[in-house]
Formats: sequence, C-alpha cells, structure tokens
Amino acid sequence: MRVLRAFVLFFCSGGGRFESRKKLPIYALRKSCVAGLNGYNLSMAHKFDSDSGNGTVLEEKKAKVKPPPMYKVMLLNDDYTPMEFVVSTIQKFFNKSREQATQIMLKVHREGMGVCGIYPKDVAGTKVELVTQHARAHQHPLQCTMDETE
Ligand code: TYC
Repeated sequence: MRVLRAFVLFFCSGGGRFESRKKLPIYALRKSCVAGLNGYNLSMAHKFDSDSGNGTVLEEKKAKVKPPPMYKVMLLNDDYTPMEFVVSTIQKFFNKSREQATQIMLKVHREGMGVCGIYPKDVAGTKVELVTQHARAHQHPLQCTMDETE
C-alpha cells in the first residue's frame, strides 16, 4: 500500500502522465489521490479536480432533488360491474390479496371511490389503461382514474 501511495503521489505531483494538469495546485492533486487511495470520500477528489487552474476551488452545490410526483390510481363505483369482477381486477392489476381487494371493492361500493395503489405517473397511467381495457373486454363499465397526490 505504501509503495502504491508513493507511486501515485509521484505521478500526481507532476512526475508522470499528469503533466497536462500541472496548473492545479499540487496539494489539491495530492489530497485527491490520497482520498482515492484510502477509499473515503471520492466526491472530495471530484471537488479538488474541479479546480479550474487559477487557485479557485468551486463550492459544491447542494443537490435539490425532489422525489417524483406520485399518483393515486382509483376505481369508481357503478351499478353494473359485478363485485367479483372488481375484486379479481384489483388482485390482478394491483397485486393485492383477496382480502385486501375485497376491502377496497367494498369501500368503492359504499363510498363511491377507493384507492388501489400509488405509483409514479407512467406506471399509474399504464394501470389505468390496462384496467379500463380489461373491463371493456368483459363489457363492464368499471371506471379507473388517477390523480396526483398532495
Ligand atoms: N356497485 C357494484 C355492484 O353493486 C360493485 C362495484 C364495486 C362496482 C366497485 C364498481 O368500482 C366498483 N355490483
């Protein structure tokens, strides 16, 4: 390990192929190499490497990554679709047990609407399409819709 570190330090301080990066302050390159060798904080190495050569080290930006918007996929009640068909549909497309599917179906039947699952937009859209196709293929008017969560 010591030999390897000496070897890397030699190259990083301008003795090797890194000559094209000579303008970077040597301490920065050394630090980045040692950090890499020791196996911690590789992102620090990145930070030092981003030194543009005039001694100015750019500050790291805080990552502002929002989670993707999520969508509820819901079934609506109607007077014609058989309860059994709704239960089997929920099981098939929303990966619910028979008991869970029955509870969701009864909620829709009593309250007019019920949530079958929450997914990213593309997945939710696909579920709505597949459930609607499935219902139409069996001549049922079952309605499936989606809505962004708060
Ligand atoms: N109301 C229907 C009936 O009495 C059952 C039903 C439940 C239909 C849920 C749609 O999303 C639904 N046969």
